[in-house]
Amino acid sequence: MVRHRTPEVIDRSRVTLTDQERAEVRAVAAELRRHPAAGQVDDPRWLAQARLHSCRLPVRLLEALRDFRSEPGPGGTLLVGNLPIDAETLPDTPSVPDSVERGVTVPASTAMLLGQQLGDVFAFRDEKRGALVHNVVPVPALAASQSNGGSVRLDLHNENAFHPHRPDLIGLLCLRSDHEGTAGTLFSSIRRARVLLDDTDLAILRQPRFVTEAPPSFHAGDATTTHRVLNGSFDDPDIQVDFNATRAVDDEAGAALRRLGDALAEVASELVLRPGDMAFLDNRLVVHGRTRFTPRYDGNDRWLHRVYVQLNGRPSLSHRIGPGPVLAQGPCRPRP
Ligand SMILES: O=C(O)CCC(=O)C(=O)O
Ligand SMILES: [Fe+2]
Repeated sequence: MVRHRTPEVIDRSRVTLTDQERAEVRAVAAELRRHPAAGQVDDPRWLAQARLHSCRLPVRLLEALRDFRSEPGPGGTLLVGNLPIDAETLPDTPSVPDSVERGVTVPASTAMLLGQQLGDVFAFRDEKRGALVHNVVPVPALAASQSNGGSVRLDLHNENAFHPHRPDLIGLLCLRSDHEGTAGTLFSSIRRARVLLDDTDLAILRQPRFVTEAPPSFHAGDATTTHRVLNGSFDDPDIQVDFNATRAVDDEAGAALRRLGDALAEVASELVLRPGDMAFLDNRLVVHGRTRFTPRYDGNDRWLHRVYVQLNGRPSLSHRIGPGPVLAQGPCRPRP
């Protein structure tokens, strides 16, 4: 009798590099450091090199990134583990507002390589001074804020939900965990939450009865006009919401928004990122947040690099403020 083996279940939402693959990623990052354009990760010439070098990443990683771009799966996330982050060589965790990494370090290059392979890394003029690699670190003056610099629980949100050209994907690379190892990044996908909502709520959420403000990380930015929270395909919609910044314009829409929040909370998953982990999420399908944690501001606090990825840069071309991929909220005047 022929015995059939149970087919192996492949978890497409996670890839952990072998030590050999980790060394290969480090070598590609190190090569970028030696490149003549290696002044700053924000330099468009370096960015172009990072795009080319990203094709030399290990093939298993390339496959996972390519797959995720086209099919983000029911959870809408991809976790890459064992990237080259070395605790011994890391400087102190920064603790100032608007912290960014402009230098061509191995962690910054790694975040850029993966981001540039997925699409085009970009930034916003009014957030983090337009830098492409953001530091997500606890900042004393922002401890209680609903921002990346806070340490209170961060409500579920699409990244920059108010912005007409918010990122398609975002990447969070962990350099250091928090002292207790309990700060959890929360992810929740509308693909999982939708089935918990009834048709009336789904119909209300598809109507322009919601307004979203800019998040505290933006130094300028106008609220949206009324918008839909669910958009596009009826069976597989996109989501646009920030539970700290979106309000309904009437009570009925407010109740639907609360029930959406409950449904997203019910299917949310929590992940404590460890050094060398990089989580990608599809910002069109997934809201994210973070559990509270206790910073010490002693140089050893939690530290992530964050990058934003655009899959099609052409619709936002008129919002670019210069030659690099940095956007204003509205269209910029033609340059003389
Ligand atoms: O700290 C985290 O895990 C996520 C924070 C966040 O929402 C972000 O950086 O966009
Ligand atoms: Fe966020």
